Amino acid sequence: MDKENFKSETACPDLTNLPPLGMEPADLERHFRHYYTNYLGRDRNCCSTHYHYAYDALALVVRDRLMERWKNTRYAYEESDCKRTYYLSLEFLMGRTLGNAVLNLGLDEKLTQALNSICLEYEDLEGVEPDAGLGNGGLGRLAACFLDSCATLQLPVQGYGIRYEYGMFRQHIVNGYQVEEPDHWLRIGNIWEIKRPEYSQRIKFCGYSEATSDVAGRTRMRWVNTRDVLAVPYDVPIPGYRNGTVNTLRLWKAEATEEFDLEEFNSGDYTGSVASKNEAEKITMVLYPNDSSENGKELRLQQQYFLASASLQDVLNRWLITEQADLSRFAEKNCFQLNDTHPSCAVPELMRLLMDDQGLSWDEAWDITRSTMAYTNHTLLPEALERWPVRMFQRLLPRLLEIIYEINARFLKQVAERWPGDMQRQRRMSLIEEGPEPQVRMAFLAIVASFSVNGVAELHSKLLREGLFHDFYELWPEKFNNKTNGVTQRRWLAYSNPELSDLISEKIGSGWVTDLAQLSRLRPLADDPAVQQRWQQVKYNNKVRLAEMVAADCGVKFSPDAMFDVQVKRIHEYKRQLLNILHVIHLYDRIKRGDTHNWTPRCVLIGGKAAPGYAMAKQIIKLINNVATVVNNDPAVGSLLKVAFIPNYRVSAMEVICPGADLSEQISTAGKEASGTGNMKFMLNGALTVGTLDGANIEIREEVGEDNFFLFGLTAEEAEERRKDYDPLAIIAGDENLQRVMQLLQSGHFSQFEAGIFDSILQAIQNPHDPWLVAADFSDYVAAQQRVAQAYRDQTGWTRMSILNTASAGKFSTDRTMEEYNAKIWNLSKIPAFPVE
Ligand code: 26W
Repeated sequence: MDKENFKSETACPDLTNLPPLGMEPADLERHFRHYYTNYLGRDRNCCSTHYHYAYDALALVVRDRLMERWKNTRYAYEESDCKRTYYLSLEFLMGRTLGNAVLNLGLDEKLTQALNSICLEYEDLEGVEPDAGLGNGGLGRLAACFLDSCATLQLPVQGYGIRYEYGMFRQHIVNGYQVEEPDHWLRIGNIWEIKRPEYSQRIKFCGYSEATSDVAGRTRMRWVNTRDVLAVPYDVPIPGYRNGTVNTLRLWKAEATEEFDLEEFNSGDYTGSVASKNEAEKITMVLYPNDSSENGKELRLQQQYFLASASLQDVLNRWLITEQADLSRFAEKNCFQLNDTHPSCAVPELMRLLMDDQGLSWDEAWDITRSTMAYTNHTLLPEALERWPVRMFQRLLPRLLEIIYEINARFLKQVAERWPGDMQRQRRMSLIEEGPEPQVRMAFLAIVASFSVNGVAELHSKLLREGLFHDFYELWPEKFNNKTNGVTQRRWLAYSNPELSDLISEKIGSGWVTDLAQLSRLRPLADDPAVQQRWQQVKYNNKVRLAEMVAADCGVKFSPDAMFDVQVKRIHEYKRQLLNILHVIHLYDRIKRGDTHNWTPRCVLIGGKAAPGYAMAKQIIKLINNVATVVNNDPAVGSLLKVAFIPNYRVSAMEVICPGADLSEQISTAGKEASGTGNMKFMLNGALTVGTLDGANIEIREEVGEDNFFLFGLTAEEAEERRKDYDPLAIIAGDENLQRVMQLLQSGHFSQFEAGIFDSILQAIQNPHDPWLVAADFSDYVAAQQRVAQAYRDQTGWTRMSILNTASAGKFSTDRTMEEYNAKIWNLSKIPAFPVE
């Protein structure tokens, strides 16, 4: 057919109409051979231990099956004309994709069979895939779990994020210190993304805004003389659990615009223009590795605006095309969930697009913005609250700053009406913080423009209402709500812990995979000796697997007969890894004193990354490693106590760690951990928790019962009170155990030939202004750990508690969390995908 002819055809043939692909082992094997040989161009001389190509071939086989369902999901959403939610997040900590896709497609057994027939091991191939580490910690992993649950619940929710060239850094330990190495995760290519340049968006920076008048003679602002960057989308499939649904995560990459190639290249300054091409692409080059303190870097603000603008334009363009440019129903049909303040430029950006591009009035645009934006807060730490210098905003996003000023002026009028004459309050609530360097308060901007503001655990939401956001709560109590976090049981039990999954399914059926509350049916089995024995055996096997990883990565030998005591999470003072290691030193001291009657052998595992600029966190890593060296090499200690720091903690490491843990350390200073989600993964896999009354720990303890949870420490209220006259020196003087620990540290016992390196840590503990109250909680922590040790010696009692923990984890599924967001915030209908047939 000639090209012109083809174009003028009114009814184009549907090129996407294909017969379904086979799902049987023979189909999979044939397809695998096809990709391996015809697509990847390998031949019989290819070394069979070169797993890379076999991984690629397998991933392509699986991806094809996702593609069919992906298309049918999109068509079902389009044809149902449904309302949709967009989850805007600077972070999506996806981890590996293959195993999860295989599980959710229900291909696990068939694939194992197919691969066995060609002498390949599924597990070997999975290990080839690098983690997609596009996030720091809890907030990023939560976004990934949310997407899994939305697809499983058939909710039309799309993720929008950034396709960082470099994800979370790789952590090495050299002489006990953290060393960061760039994570070039895309180097070997990424099978799981589909580039869609046809949906690219243009993003403006710098320039200035000017007033013009439109055809009707009304004033319209224009943002001109800008330096533009292209946002190119890459789509990642998000499969639901065996339901035919595949949702989308759209990640944006920054590229130089086309004019750049034409004009700038030919302008003579060749090298200069190549440099400015790099300038554009810099925006999505690297994930900022801070998870709790914003550092005010301009590039970070560029990333945030880039994501917000590209995503909003994408949604708006699609809407304008399908609705013939009619915006009247936009707010009914679209919702933007802001994952913390990071994407909160979306507020002024939506206003700008609606007014400047679409010609809406302020009131029309504000109505739409206010009824589509919803904001989730993830932290109470004041240093994590984002504020951007007005001057930086002015230079980079001048038109947005104008809009923020106008939002603020109108908002402060409202405040003045509600509290006449209360200037203090106006200053407190202003979106602009005055001072020598005025700042835009992004959290306040998000609250003012959102119809929903939520915290991520009951305590956290309460503290937001009473503290940080109290003024706003008084003004708009109806906006504030709680949505307790969860985790997806597909990845964090079914996939990571197949043996326990099989045992559970054998006893109560497999309904828990999509209805976690069914785990409560395990309760009556907690005392059944046969179940207990099986349960113990599974835990033992998982401990063997974890011990192998610890041996390989740390060179430390863990005996699976000892108690595995685990704390893995970002390293931060508020999370109190320091308290953990002080307890380890105390145990060491007891061994050295000969106080080992009725001893419970313990293997302590700690892991996590420190923000590269966070000196204290890095010192804490060094201390853990030095303590480990001393303890592990002291013949007097032997197998009574082992300590290891696992390098490069990440999603795929947690998949091995949480099934093998006996004890989960959740020991943050009360009032500081918004929720925690690692705590839920451990509980689900039958670990017991030693923890404070903080974040979701409180709800975990409520669900499992106080007898099955090792509680210690000050409450959030008591901690607040204690800070007023905190005297750590007196506490140390009055606690012989703590005194001895401090003396060991001071004496250089863990820093021989490295005199003084732990001085800053010792000072922090002794500082009356220590916000984390390490000394205050030490003795109660030691007492709780003593109860833990004693409980572990009764293996029957422990196993019973372990089963009860898993049985009580039903609440902590993101399926429940997503149902709550949907019922109270989004109001989406569930849309089944068209079947593949
Ligand atoms: C601006 C730098 C920055 C980057 C990330 C500041 C703060 C963050 C996040 C809010 C840090 C984070 O991951 N918070 C965690 O979010 C989890 C999911 O809700 C909670 O379970 C954790 O308690 C909270 O620390």
